[in-house]
Amino acid sequence: MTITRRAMLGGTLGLVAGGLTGCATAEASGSLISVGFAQTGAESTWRAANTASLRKALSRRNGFELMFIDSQGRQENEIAAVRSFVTRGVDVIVLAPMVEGGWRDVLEEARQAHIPVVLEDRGIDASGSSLYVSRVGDDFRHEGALAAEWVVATSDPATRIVELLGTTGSSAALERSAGFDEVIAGHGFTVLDAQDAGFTRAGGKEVMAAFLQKHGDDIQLLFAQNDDMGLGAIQAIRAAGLEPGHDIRIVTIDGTRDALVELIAGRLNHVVQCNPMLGPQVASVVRAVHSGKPLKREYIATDRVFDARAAKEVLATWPY
Ligand code: GYE
Repeated sequence: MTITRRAMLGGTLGLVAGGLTGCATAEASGSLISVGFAQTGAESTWRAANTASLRKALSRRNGFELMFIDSQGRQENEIAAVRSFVTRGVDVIVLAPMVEGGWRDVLEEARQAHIPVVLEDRGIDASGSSLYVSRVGDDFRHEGALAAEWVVATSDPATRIVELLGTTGSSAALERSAGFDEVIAGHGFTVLDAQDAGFTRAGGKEVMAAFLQKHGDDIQLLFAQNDDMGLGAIQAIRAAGLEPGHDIRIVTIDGTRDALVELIAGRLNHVVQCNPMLGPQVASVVRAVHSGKPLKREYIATDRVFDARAAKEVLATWPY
């Protein structure tokens, strides 16, 4: 597969531009950059790490005045949050769009108020694409493809698969599906079922329990589009008297500490990373846009894959 326009983050952590002295001066002189950040909610472990990373990077000591709104998994809340930032006249808006569609009107309002918008994490569809400056995030299509590459490399072509999908209409779910489907196509696998489980642990448990009811022992492999849904599914599989990681092999995406622990224990088989520590890169993009510097359209974090051995190596110092 081809991946276009990939500008790598320089490393996982510690990318905040500007020394502490400069930042302290900004705070003292009252020249803080005001930022409104509309977050999707708190649906997953990944999300909690992402919020913490942005809060830390967009702190006062780094030269920012942050207004944070948790949209609690509802797009209408998120739209209202962006609108409130426009009304307040913040310097820059940071938006983690829950789903791809429905942003044009509110982003047009931001444009008319001359407030630049930076997307972090998920993307939006073409109708709003001229209305933001840059996106800082991960390559979801590539993540889906990496999950599928493991499936292809380790599975009999007759393998029967189920999928726990992320939030319907989110770019993370759409692109992970596209990348996964593209790589498994033509290998003879059967996808028994694929359903939205909302990127949550409870959703993963519930939908997997329904899959097990319906398909029983036919299920041989689970692709969960995030760790939390995979971790919920582990509970459902055990409750059905089956052994996760053995009777049903499991691949997930995110690379949270909880998932790495399950990988080491053999209840997950493969984990693709999605880096949530985007705060430092978002902060440097916000600074650049505020001072009128040219920016790339996308800043894409580097992601890796884990098996149990790789998980063991990093677990002690893993940041999320
Ligand atoms: O994988 C999931 C979260 O958009 C990349 O959203 C993000 C996804 C992440 O809830 O855990």
